[in-house]
Amino acid sequence: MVLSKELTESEIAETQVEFLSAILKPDLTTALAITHQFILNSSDISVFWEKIIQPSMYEVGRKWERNEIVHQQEHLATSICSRVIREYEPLIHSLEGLDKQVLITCTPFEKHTVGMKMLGHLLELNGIRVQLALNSKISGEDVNLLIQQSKIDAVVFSTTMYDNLSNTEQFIENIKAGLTPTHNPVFISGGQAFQRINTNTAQVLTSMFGKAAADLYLFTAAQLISFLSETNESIKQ
Ligand code: B12
Repeated sequence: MVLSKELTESEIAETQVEFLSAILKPDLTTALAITHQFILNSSDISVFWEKIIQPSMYEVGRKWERNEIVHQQEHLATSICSRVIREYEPLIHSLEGLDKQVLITCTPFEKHTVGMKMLGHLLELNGIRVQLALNSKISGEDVNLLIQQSKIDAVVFSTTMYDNLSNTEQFIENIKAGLTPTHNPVFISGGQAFQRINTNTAQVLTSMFGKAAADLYLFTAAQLISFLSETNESIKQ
């Protein structure tokens, strides 16, 4: 992550505190002003998404869990972040893309979509073309159709709710069972739900559910970008 201007870690942390306070107020005007001041060109977007918005939303979650904020505040904070993110979509979508396309999909029952949108932007900022399927009622057939319609190199599954891990494994298995031989994307699973599983994810999932359905488990945008950038034309050998 390279910023267009010199900022120390403590200046970034200060901006994060100000942004958090604006989204909790809620004060959209200030949140947007902080964003505009920080993001001077496309290279600043990744830093803002990962070092300002993501920790702010995690803190909103902690405050909500401890009953320090009411439900409505959490909703408004989320909608301000979504508004900030939308503001930069035209700039992100106008960037040149590589000949590599990724489908990021919700897993069933998962209503946490902000992380998926941000992940999509982080990939696009690194030249990877992205399709987003954000409907929590999405079915395996829907995903199979999307894979068949476009040349999808990788399907990325994002799960936030720990209790949804088993649904995700089942979902991936159903999609794989419905694949035609000509469409063979790599299946990558990750998201916040995996934060509790530190090592040997596939092994842990196998012991929990009898199987680990994805081809690969990755946890950060940086890991995903580096995997997608390192692999050549066809990412599944
Ligand atoms: C906003 C929010 C909501 C909103 C979501 C709105 C929306 N459109 O997204 C609403 C109100 C709908 C909601 C509902 C619920 N929520 Co909620 N929510 C949150 C909150 C505060 C922020 C989520 C967020 O945007 N985070 C910021 C994003 C940017 O971070 P991220 O998701 O981790 O994504 C990044 C990375 O993980 C990565 N990534 C994501 N996917 C993938 C995939 C791969 C392959 C890779 C490599 C990387 C990757 O990329 C992203 C960018 O870096 C979190 C707190 C938190 N810790 O996040 C709670 C939180 C996630 N919610 C929680 C809960 C319990 C719920 C509810 C059950 C509450 C209830 N009782 O109704 C429901 C469940 C709804 C459902 N079925 O999904 C818990 C989850 C606990 C758990 N892990 O099981 C949390 C952690 C709050 C808490 N501390 O208790 N929620």
